[in-house]
Amino acid sequence: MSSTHDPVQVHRRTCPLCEGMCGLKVATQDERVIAIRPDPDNVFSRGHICPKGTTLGAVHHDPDRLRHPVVRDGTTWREVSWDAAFQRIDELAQGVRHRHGPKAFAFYGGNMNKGGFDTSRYMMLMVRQAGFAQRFSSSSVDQLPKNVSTFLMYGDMWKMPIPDIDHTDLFVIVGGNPAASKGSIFSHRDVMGAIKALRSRGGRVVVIDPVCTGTARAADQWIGIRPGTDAALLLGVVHVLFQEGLVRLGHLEGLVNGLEEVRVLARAWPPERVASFCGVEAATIRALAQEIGQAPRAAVYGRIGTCTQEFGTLASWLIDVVAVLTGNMDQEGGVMWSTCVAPHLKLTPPYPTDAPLLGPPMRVRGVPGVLGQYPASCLAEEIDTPGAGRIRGLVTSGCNPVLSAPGSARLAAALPQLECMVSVDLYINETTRHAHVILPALSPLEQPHWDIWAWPFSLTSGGHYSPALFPRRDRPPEWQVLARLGSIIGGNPHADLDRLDDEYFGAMCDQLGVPRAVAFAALPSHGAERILDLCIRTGPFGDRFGERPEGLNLQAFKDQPDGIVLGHAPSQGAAAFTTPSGRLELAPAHMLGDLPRLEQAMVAPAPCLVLVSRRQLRSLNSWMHNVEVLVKGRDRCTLQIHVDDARRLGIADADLVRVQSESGALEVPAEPTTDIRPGVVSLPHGWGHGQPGTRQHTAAEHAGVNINLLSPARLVDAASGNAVLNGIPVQVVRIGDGLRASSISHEPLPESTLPGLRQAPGIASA
Ligand SMILES: Nc1nc2c(c(=O)[nH]1)N[C@H]1C(S)=C(S)[C@@H](COP(=O)(O)OP(=O)(O)OC[C@H]3O[C@@H](n4cnc5c(=O)[nH]c(N)nc54)[C@H](O)[C@@H]3O)O[C@H]1N2
Ligand SMILES: Nc1nc2c(c(=O)[nH]1)N[C@H]1C(S)=C(S)[C@@H](COP(=O)(O)OP(=O)(O)OC[C@H]3O[C@@H](n4cnc5c(=O)[nH]c(N)nc54)[C@H](O)[C@@H]3O)O[C@H]1N2
Ligand code: SF4
Ligand SMILES: [Mo]
Repeated sequence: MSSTHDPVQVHRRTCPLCEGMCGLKVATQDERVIAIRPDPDNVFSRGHICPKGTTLGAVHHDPDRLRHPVVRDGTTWREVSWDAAFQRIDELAQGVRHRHGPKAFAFYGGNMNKGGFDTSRYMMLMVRQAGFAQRFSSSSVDQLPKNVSTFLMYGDMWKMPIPDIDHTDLFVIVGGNPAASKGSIFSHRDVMGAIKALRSRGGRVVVIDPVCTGTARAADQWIGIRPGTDAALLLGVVHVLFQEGLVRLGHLEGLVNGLEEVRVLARAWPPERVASFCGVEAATIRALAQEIGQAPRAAVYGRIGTCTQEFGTLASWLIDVVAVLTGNMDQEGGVMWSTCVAPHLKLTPPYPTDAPLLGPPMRVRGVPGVLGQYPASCLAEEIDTPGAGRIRGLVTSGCNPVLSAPGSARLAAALPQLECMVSVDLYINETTRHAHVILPALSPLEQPHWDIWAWPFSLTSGGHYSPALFPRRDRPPEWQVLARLGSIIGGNPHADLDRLDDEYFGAMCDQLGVPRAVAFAALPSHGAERILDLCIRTGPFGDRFGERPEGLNLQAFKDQPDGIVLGHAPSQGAAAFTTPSGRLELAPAHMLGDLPRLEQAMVAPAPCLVLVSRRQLRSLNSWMHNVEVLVKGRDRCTLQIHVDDARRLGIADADLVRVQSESGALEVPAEPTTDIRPGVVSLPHGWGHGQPGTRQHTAAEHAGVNINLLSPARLVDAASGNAVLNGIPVQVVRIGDGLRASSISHEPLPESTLPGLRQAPGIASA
């Protein structure tokens, strides 16, 4: 055997999978990844990593990953050239336009739209070219309530405060589990390490969660709240803050509207009123309020458990109200806003930041659009309900709503009714299997990376550029794929892509106040790199195209492969608020108007068993289950149930149980535990693989069950349209012992009428 191997090369890059932004050292040889290790020299992560980060090579080399466009003929897939794929899309799209008009197309963008270097920066060009009548995204199964509350309070839907855990004295986590998720809308190099450091410097950590999670176990106190009741608990906290004279606005004095309204409304919410609804003793709520009010610095942070629930917007709002009232908003050691090196989120009109709070109502359910998009909960019915305005064409990118959105059985049945479905993805998954054409996305190692979604939520100002590691060969650049796809859907298949790109980029220059001639002369190339460079140059540390010679541009980051850190974000004061009044709005009418809904819920009968979701360190929503090292070992798709409930229902460890909600049923092994509140059961989300027509062989061998068969699509947080994925009434019965998870059924039962499920009334139209 001759040794004709290339030398081993080591590349430094940022893991694009979650907000941890871990620096990786990727060793390659002969165009293969041979090892991935943490990069101790990365200036942000300093050697932190999790098991997923070491598997980017496995994703890249995965034989199941799509490398060429595929066209579906019935149940078989055919690899085709890019041109042939676009031609097929054009035929299908023309058919839809011809039969149903140009308004019959919708778009669904998923969580992994954020991962791609071009995808994240060009998705809005695709959307603009296509002119979709309706836009859906994973936002409405995620943080849309936070978008609504921050839009109302600060004037910008992405102005979400971030906990400053490195400088706080008290960290209160409501409905988040960074031990699994690594932090969300909150990028920190090592949240669990920071929790440990906080406690060892004498600070305290409190976790409010129906489940005693890994994070709760690492904290000083676990408050095992009843799901969906956080808003009431927080109102109790606000009551005590006023009652005990703990309110101080600090440096926001004179910048806040609505303090008096909040003072008046809080009178009606003593902890004693909410205690039984929340399942938390009044004394505990009182003590929590005192602790937050008296701590020199406190950071109260709410995440997905406070969003994907019946009162997600109220809870998100009240978390920030507590911070404002205790002088912890925009304050070191409290919660603060980032100073982002390459601000991008407000760019590229028509970004949703331009959209009004409430848009025109949906055809079937009549709920309004929210901040430029429609609830994912409505997608299936908009496809399968006959009549004018029905969705006939759908583009999806970076998502898998058949597993991730509520009412998934109906969505899976609706997708085959589409006349044109195009997906951009790495895999043929539970959703994309219904597409007529799938365009392969680039693997994480075939493209550059600069995290567009994590840096805006980090209090460390900095940047890290990773060049592409493997060539993309005969594929067109991804921005061209997206521009062409959008143009075809929009009925303009022969659009000049370079011209489109120049116009897109030019509009960004206009928005940033940079003369187009200056920007085009300095940045002549097409694609995402020049957008990134524009953002860095016009950002707070940028060189402004030579006006500030000491400032930064993309080259400065290319010259520093370990990244550059520029310090900690400062307070922003009055400059933070872009509301019409120019002040922080503490009592938006939209929020006050939602309180009666909460009051009604408090007097409704409580269901005896409710379901919540959980995340797992070795999963990433629905899509990393095809990596063997991440799924091997014990079955993780289990129903956690309190030992007392298990005993009452005659359920022993590993027994197979049937879990049924109003929208479906599934069978899954039980895992009795004391780490959960009695009356609550928990399933992980993102499982339910192995469905006919998918191509993820490893995932199929570890299929698990799809939790969202149990999430009724009709249940939304009325103030935002966000899906309710936590606090779903269920019944659990034992059906056998020692059965393996493979006997799981994916079929929903016929609709049943379970008592105790409150009807979400839907949002009042604008
Ligand atoms: N390993 C891993 N990391 C991830 C992901 C992943 O799938 N796997 N997904 C990424 C994504 S897309 C996101 S959005 C983030 C999410 O990040 P996190 O918000 O930290 O997500 P979870 O770990 O699901 O934690 C949510 C917690 O809310 C609790 N909860 C449920 N209902 C309620 C309630 O009504 N009230 C309260 N107070 N708590 C409740 C749940 O028990 C759970 O512990 O994670 C990201 N990071
Ligand atoms: N019950 C319940 N349901 C939930 C949640 C929950 O906590 N409980 N969490 C919700 C949340 S927070 C979220 S964000 C959603 C997530 O759900 P989705 O937004 O539907 O996303 P994923 O399941 O992560 O699927 C991502 C897809 O993107 C593909 N992909 C990976 N990288 C790229 C890329 O660079 N480009 C493109 N085009 N595709 C790529 C992957 O192959 C995969 O198919 O799930 C939601 N659903
Ligand atoms: S998945 Fe997140 S925590 Fe894990 S290595 Fe990647 S960035 Fe770090
Ligand atoms: Mo998410």
